[in-house]
Amino acid sequence: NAQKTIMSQCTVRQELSRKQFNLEMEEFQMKQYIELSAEVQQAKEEGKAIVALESTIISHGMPYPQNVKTAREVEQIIRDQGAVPATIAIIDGKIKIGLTDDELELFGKSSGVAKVSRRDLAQVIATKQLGATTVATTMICADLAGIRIFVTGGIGGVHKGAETTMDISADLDELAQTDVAVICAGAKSILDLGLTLEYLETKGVPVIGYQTEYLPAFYTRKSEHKLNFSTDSIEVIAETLKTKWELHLKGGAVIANPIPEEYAMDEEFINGIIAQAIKEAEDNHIIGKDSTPFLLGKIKDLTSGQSLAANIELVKHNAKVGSQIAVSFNNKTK
Ligand code: PSU
Ligand code: MN
Repeated sequence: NAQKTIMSQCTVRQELSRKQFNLEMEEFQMKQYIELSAEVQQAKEEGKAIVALESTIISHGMPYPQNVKTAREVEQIIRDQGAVPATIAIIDGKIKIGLTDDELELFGKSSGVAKVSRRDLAQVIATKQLGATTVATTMICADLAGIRIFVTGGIGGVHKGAETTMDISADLDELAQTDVAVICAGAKSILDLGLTLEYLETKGVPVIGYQTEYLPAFYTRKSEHKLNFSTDSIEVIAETLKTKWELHLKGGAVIANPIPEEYAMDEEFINGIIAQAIKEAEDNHIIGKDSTPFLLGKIKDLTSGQSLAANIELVKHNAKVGSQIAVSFNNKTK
């Protein structure tokens, strides 16, 4: 009997070490695609809070040179709050977590950068193209690097007319499955904000209003859509995220942070511009991944840069609030 017990214990141990080996191989295979910048690597070793940033906002969301200038300023705001920025992009077959100044410049300047959503990620890495990560892909890459907090301008969502075009951003399904919180100023009214909220509710994604009871509409502080959870407390947001993930409630969260009052645009004015941009997209049969960048570019042109100024300010504000959440979350979980 003693012999039998020993044998079965050995079998259990063998099984465990085989599982451990497989896990470590998987980890090894995944890591070959990921490269941390020196700053991010050091932050990891020191247990500092890290904030992920996307690169599509640089390559497809804003014109040069404002895009690069903003990217650098946003990174500095994050450092000033005691966290470390990690701008994410695909370069030469690697997922870069943290970009150098030259790399930021490259993404701001180049015209041949691919916009990379979940669908495109493997292909762009395998063919060693230059790729800018969307909200969805930045979440995937941040998760692979163990980063939980991500700051951007606005998320993608359910487009107006989606009931016939089926144009729904992959950002929403990513929020449903990947454990990364996104701090943003809501979403632009190029989207159907009501349907976007419905979709997020169906997928179980919390949308938390920071200092607002309504979903912000990017250029304006408010939309007509009331949120079911809002708070004025960074601490409550960090605690909510910790609780969600400790309960293994898979997926991310949206922290909706309105544009500061002094930079908000006139609602009627911007909505008129957005309607015009959508009409031009329809007339030109712009579909698929080109839709959002086309609309963003049109809005900027039609407002002669006024929307760009608002866009820059709201991203900076998100960087400040997002870093505070990252620091609070890091203190609770390390
Ligand atoms: N909305 C913005 N600015 C942006 C984007 C959206 O106000 O730069 C970018 C983000 O990278 C977002 C992507 O993830 O567009 C959504 O594209 P699509 O709708 O094709 O999923
Ligand atoms: Mn789309």
